[in-house]
This record gives sequence, C-alpha cells and structure tokens, in this order.
Amino acid sequence: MEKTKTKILLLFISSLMFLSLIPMVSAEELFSDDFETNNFSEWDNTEGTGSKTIVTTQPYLGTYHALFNSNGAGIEATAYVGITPSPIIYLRTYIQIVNLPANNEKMYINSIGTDTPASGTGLALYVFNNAGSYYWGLVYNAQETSENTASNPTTGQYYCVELLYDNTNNLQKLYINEVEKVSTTYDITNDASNVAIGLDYANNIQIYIDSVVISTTLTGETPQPTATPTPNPTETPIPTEPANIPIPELPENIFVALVIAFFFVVFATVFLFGKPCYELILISLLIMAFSIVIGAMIVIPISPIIGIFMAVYCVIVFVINVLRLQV
Ligand SMILES: [Ca+2]
Ligand SMILES: [Ca+2]
Repeated sequence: MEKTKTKILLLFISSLMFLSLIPMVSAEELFSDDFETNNFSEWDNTEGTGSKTIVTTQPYLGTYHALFNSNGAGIEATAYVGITPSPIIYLRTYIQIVNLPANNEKMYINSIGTDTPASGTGLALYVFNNAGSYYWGLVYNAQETSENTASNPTTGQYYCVELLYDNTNNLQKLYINEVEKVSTTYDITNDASNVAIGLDYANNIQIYIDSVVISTTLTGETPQPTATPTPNPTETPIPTEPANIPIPELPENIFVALVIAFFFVVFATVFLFGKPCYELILISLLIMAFSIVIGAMIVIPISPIIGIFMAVYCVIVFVINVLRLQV
C-alpha cells in the first residue's frame, strides 16, 4: 500500500516537472476597443473623407459601436492605431454590413500593416459582388484571393471577422465566425506596426464595427451576453417568530382553577370553623408561595389574577390565624 502511494506521488511530481518543460504559448492582447467611450479616443487617428462616427444603432456588445460610411465612390473611412510590432498579429472585429457592394464591386475592410485597407502595402479583407454572389477575400500587397465558394454574407447581422498577419510563416488568413475562409502565403517582410479598421475603396457603403481585439493569438468569437433573466423578486421571508412558550389550553386551566378553588374552600372552612394551629399557618405559607409562583407565571393566562387573589387571601388567613393563636 505504502509503495503504491509512493509510486503515485512520484508519478505526480514527475508529471509536474514534465509539464513545466512545455513552453507555454502566451496570448498577448495588444489592443482592444468596444467603443464604449463613445469616441475614437483609443485610436491614434481617423482617416479619409468618409464619415466615421460612434452610434448606438446596433451594438454587438455594450451600448456603442462604430459606423464607417464611405459616402461615395472609392472613399475611405478608417480609424488606425500603432501597435507593438509582432511577427504574428490577429485583428478581430465584429462587422455588420449595412449595404453590400454593387455588382462587380469590392469593398475593402480593415487592414494590418497599413492605415488604409486598400493601400497596397498591407493585409486587408474584402467583400466582392461577383454577379450577385458575395465572396470574402484577402488582399496583400495588391494581390487578391477570394474564397472558392461564395459565403454570401448578408446585411443585418454581425460577423466575427478575424485577420491573421504572420510574418514568421508568411501566412495570411481570414476567419469568419472562427471558420477559415481564405488562406494565402504571400511573402511578408516586416512585422506590422499599425492596424486600421473601417472601409476603403467602397462605393456608398456603410458598415458597423464593434468589439475590436488585436492579439498575438486567435481571439475568436466573443458571445453576446444572453439577456439576464429578471430575477423574480424574492419574497422577503417573513421572520419566523421565536416559538412562543405554548399556552396550556383549557383543561390545564380548569385543573389549576379547580385546585385553587379546592384550597380556597378548605381555607375558607378552616378560617371560619377550624381551630387555629401552626400547621394551618404553614400550609397557608405554602399556598401563598404556590399562588405567587403561579401568579408570576404567564404560562397560564387565568393564573395571574387567581394567583394574586390567592396570595392576598392566604396573607389574610395567615395574619388572622396568627392573631387567633395569640388570643
Ligand atoms: Ca460596443
Ligand atoms: Ca516573413
């Protein structure tokens, strides 16, 4: 038995030692913004002549989200921020397309490595309307790759859109709702030091953006909090009264009343007809004590009055008998 325990302990310790040798991949969040500040203060600046506003129309999380509007043909509307250069960068945003591009048009969204999605030097994604079918795609250094099968993103719903910029492996990926849609292997020569969100080369397109996370690992989806059920107002528990001392019901009261009445009759008889004696005095003292105790007890509701009455009565009997003895 002892040997088994020692073996288990040794196995446990050696497992811990082994685990400590495995290098941990540490996720590092480089930036995030949920627009709950109601402005673009988290960003270095905005760019382009298209409008960039914070609205409350349809937030993915919280109250506020960004609205980018290209306001015309080929117009840019972005917000950008400088980041700590990292060989691997993931840009996660929640995007809702308000209106899709016209036939044979693309709208470029977000970018890593440049402050404009379609500047030709960085990595961006796009939505391409190819004869009524809508394709997600990646553009890097002006080289474009669309997904093979049209996903046909629609308006009116948020998509978890995540870009991977990997200088180490010269890899670019686009994930939609955590599903890899496009993967390319264009040669990347620099760690990215800036990231942008918004639109470029769009034609009167509007998109909502919320919940931006820039990280060195895949962020993936952040579920919307389900509506917290309104808790039923819990009924204030009525504090239970401390259990009252049970009040004896009628039979006991009648019994006590009968006992007291008996003593009353006996004392009345002795008082009126009996010969005064010390025993009578002693008994009257005991009855006095008994009556006072009973009278003091609230246990029996009728006893206080009777007790007091008996006590007074016994005092009278006691005094009269003492007087009679002395006569
Ligand atoms: Ca928000
Ligand atoms: Ca590289």
